[in-house]
Amino acid sequence: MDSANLSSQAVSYVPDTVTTSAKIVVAGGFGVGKTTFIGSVSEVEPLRMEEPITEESVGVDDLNGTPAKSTTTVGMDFGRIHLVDGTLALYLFGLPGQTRFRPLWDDLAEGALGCLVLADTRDLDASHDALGLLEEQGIPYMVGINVFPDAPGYDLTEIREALALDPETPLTTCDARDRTSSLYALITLAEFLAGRRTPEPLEPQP
Ligand SMILES: Nc1nc2c(ncn2[C@@H]2O[C@H](COP(=O)(O)OP(=O)(O)OP(=O)(O)O)[C@@H](O)[C@H]2O)c(=O)[nH]1
Ligand SMILES: [Mg+2]
Repeated sequence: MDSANLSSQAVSYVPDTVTTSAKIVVAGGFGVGKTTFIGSVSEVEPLRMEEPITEESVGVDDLNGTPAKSTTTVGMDFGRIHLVDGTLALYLFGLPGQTRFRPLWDDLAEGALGCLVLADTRDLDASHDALGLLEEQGIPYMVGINVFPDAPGYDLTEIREALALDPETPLTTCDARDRTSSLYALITLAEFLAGRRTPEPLEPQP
């Protein structure tokens, strides 16, 4: 590859303002909006690993809730966003939805500071595998209900109960297609994670 080609490639470096970074995972059932969410909030061109949904998926992946969906994530999504006046970089990793990718979930979730679990009230049970993984790995998480137009409008208390969430686990609604709404969910997660951090032990006094 010649150097002229290299220099013409769009590369987005981490800005000089960044002093802290964290890995955040976006998890949830098939077609719940993980790829859409990362695409909405990422400040760099998101990396997507999508493949077309073919007839092989019939009876395996349920497209009833999202008939317009034509691709599915077969690897991961990746995006990056800067918060707190550009000092904090969040590296976003979107997991594939289907449980057959479970070995990949384990690898992608490793070292994550926290996770946003997206859920759809039309199939809350689809979130349980992701929640189980996070409990197993001890990764703190929040739940964002990605609201689809024909989804039942349960109140958050009912959803909290159905998902057996701890009282302190943040739960909010969002529209994964909307940047502001998705950002709000991410900021809620960042604040939750910041509040959970154990303070540094004080230096012993002489
Ligand atoms: N109405 C509505 N449609 C949405 C919303 N979020 C995503 N979609 C659509 O729903 C489909 C599913 O979105 P994806 O982002 O591919 O879902 P995913 O969770 O990444 O799917 P997998 O990776 O295959 O598990 C797409 O066709 C989106 O355009 C939403 O908030 N409202
Ligand atoms: Mg996806």
